[in-house]
Amino acid sequence: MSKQVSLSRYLVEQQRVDGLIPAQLRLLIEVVARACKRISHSVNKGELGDVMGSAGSENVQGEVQKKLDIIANEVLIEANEWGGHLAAMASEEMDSIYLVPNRYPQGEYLLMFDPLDGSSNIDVNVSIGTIFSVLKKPDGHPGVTEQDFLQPGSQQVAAGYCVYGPQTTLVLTVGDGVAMFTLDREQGSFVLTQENVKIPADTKEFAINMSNMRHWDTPVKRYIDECLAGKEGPRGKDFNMRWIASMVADVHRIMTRGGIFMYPWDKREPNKPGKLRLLYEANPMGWLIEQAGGAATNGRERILDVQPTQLHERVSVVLGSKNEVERVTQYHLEGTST
Ligand code: AHM
Ligand code: MG
Repeated sequence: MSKQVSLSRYLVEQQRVDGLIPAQLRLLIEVVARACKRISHSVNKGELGDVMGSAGSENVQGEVQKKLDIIANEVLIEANEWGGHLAAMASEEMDSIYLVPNRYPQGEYLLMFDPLDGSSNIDVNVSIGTIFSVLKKPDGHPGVTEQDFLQPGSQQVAAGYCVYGPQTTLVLTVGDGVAMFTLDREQGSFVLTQENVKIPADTKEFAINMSNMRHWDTPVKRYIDECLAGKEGPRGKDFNMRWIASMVADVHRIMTRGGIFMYPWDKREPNKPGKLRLLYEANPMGWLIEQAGGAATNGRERILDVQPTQLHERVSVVLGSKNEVERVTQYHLEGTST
């Protein structure tokens, strides 16, 4: 029988053998994984757990919060605030940063999360997830401020997501490639099911919300038009399309078989750089994708090089198979018109 490697063992090996992560970071990741198990449990209960539907409130970005958005946020905070590994947290669902209460020891890490990504899919029993990103608190001053969170994604020390689908899968990077862990419900632990995840550089599959087509910028329209033209068009091959409307699920498909995902800036709200959030969604996903050999840009520059200026900053996102992302980025840089 082949040996099963639990997430705990994987992390201990990363810490001990490879010296890749300090003990505090290992503890932090284990705690986040434990919280994801609890969220997975609530997601599975659905109507039986009174977790469906709207919470009757809005977040700081004016989006209606679902009960599960709030439950998942609370689970992540409760799990992480007392362990001594964190200085502060920030979440898509909270207006401002959450400082670890004084009664608990303070650690050196900052945790950011989108507690429940793909909220519009909660009530329809379609895959959703949790996305997280970890930074080190900058040295040199006591306490934590919002400014401490405004570090480019290239500074992340860990990032991951957990997808709640037919299986619950945790996907993680600490800067040494991407590993996937499947939740074994009988054992109650995440088991390593894939290491060194690699995204093929080429693909015939794109993911974008096509209903926004009339609002797109010229380079995005050009790229999709060329895909739609299929074998007879300039790309000389037929493309397939998928759009789950849960970034976690769309990214997970790309991690598994390649593809390109785009949520670009569009003319609906020209002053907003995009829909997705830089700190909670684009940075962690961008790093995971790069660690798996893919690429992630905002259409012009590498996502991980973008200097954040606000906690809830939004960004245009193009990520996935390297050659396709480079092509879309090239179209933007050329300032092309069709
Ligand atoms: P959420 O974090 O509030 O769920 O919003 C982010 C989601 C992404 O998961 C997904 O890619 C996108 O919003 C879908 O947006 P749309 O409904 O405009 O297609
Ligand atoms: Mg989200």
